[in-house]
Amino acid sequence: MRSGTVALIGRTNVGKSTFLNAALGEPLAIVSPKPQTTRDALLGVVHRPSAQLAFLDTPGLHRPKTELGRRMNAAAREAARAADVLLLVTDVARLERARPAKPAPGAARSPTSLIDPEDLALLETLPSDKPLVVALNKVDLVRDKRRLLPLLEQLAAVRPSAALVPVSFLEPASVERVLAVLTEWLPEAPAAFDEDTLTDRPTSFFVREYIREQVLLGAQREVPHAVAVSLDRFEQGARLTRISATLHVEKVGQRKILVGTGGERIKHIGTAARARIEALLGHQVHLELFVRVTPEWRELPRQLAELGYSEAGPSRATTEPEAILAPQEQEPE
Ligand SMILES: Nc1nc2c(ncn2[C@@H]2O[C@H](COP(=O)(O)OP(=O)(O)OP(=O)(O)O)[C@@H](O)[C@H]2O)c(=O)[nH]1
Ligand SMILES: [Mg+2]
Repeated sequence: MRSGTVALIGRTNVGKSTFLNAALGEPLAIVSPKPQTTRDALLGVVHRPSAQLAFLDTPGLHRPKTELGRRMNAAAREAARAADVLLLVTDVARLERARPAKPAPGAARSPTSLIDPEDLALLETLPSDKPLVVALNKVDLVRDKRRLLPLLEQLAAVRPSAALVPVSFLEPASVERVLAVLTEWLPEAPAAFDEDTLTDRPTSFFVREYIREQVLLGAQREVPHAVAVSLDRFEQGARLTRISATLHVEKVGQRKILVGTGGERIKHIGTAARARIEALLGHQVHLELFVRVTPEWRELPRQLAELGYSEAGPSRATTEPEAILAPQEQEPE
């Protein structure tokens, strides 16, 4: 039996959460075309007859502009530090756009680096003592696959021991290939989780995430990034669950945009989120949403903690999940 932890790391929007969901066979993590979709490290356990892979999906590494952003980066770094194996995901769609830069007249010809500068910085700072698999994702967007070869060569020069796998995580075969490569690197060990364990997060975490997912899909520009969700009421029944949630924004203008003309946008977000939560719980859901201005919540440690964005601590796999999320479970005053 091979068993261990795999940290899913990379820039934002490269397809880390898409991979996690495909590997689990469940749309557990939220996915969107917008950057900074994932905000918390999320455990997802993949069970195979001879292997157990405990993935930690992480927020995309980026240049942080807020305290929330700094905490997101710290969560990703911590996951990389704690894992047995690293899966670095990168997006090769830029190869379609990249044109080799013209050398200045008289300058010596040097091969243009095709590695994204942020990936290069990441490769240089990742723990070098751990097995590394690099998934070059979104190859479906590269028409001429020969364009991948110089990139593969350059990556091999930076980390010669890394396994390089061109993939499209929209294709199940790619996901299986990456799982097979990762499994080879995992230590021989007994399974660490029961065979029915999917994650360690409580249902309330996913309720908040699935509401935020609809904000990411339904609101534009900076608004989704300024939204956090807290639960005021979460009464889980056998056939009906009643939920009241508050969407926190930072400014009055964002509140107006999120509510929309005549409340149309927030209504649409509520309807879509309700369907997603009903699929999760397997029964009817009554969902009520409120929008509130909580100035500077992305900067203030106390607000961040109240909204569930604690400082990066030990990996979620070893932390008591209910303790992390306790503030959201409380009844409204
Ligand atoms: N064309 C194409 N799109 C993909 C592929 N994999 C993922 N995507 C899309 O890329 C976007 C971002 O995917 P996510 O899985 O949310 O990316 P992420 O790396 O988790 O992003 P963060 O959570 O922001 O760090 C989504 O719109 C996905 O549908 C792929 O192989 N091909
Ligand atoms: Mg993600």
